[in-house]
Amino acid sequence: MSKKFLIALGLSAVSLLAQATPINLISNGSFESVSLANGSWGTYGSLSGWTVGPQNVEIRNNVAGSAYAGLNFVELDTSRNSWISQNFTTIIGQTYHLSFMWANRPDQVGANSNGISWQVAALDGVVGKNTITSWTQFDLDFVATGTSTTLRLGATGASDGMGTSLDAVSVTQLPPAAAKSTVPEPGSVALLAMAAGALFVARRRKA
Ligand SMILES: [Ca+2]
Ligand SMILES: [Ca+2]
Repeated sequence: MSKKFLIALGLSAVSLLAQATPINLISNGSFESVSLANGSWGTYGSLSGWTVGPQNVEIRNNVAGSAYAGLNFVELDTSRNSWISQNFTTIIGQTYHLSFMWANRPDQVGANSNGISWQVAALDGVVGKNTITSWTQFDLDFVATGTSTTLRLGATGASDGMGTSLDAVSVTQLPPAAAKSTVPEPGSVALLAMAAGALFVARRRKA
């Protein structure tokens, strides 16, 4: 293999990595694992991909609103305030992007009843503690501090069986160009190292 070819190989591998569609690290982030008839809802003590709090999770299909993505969406104030959480694999120091859609139900009883508390890495906050009924996107960049990161989403506000709807939960690894850190992602480093290693071997063979 020629030196030029190897350099081109390394560069195109890095370029491919950068252009790859981001993978959603959240499993069942759109809550489509449950089959519900149109106009129906249910509460569940377990949900694929998620750990479910003791007050269960409510999933609806065209009841008190409609899904942002697919057919189903979630409410975390079931009969009382509940929560869901999910662990996903992360790289320490790498920047990730969390996003989800929230909306308050059209028949809500007011801002005091609404809101979703979110926690990820060492960050936390509350969103949706208002009377907005259209789907609204929440976005957050965070830096992983462990090889496993937990996302927790819970109902906050009055625990009264009505709360903020949730759908389309996503965590993606930011590509190096968009990340705040200037450290290249380990995948790119590994590929560059492989290309450099092949170059070294090729040059030694030539010699
Ligand atoms: Ca959905
Ligand atoms: Ca509530």
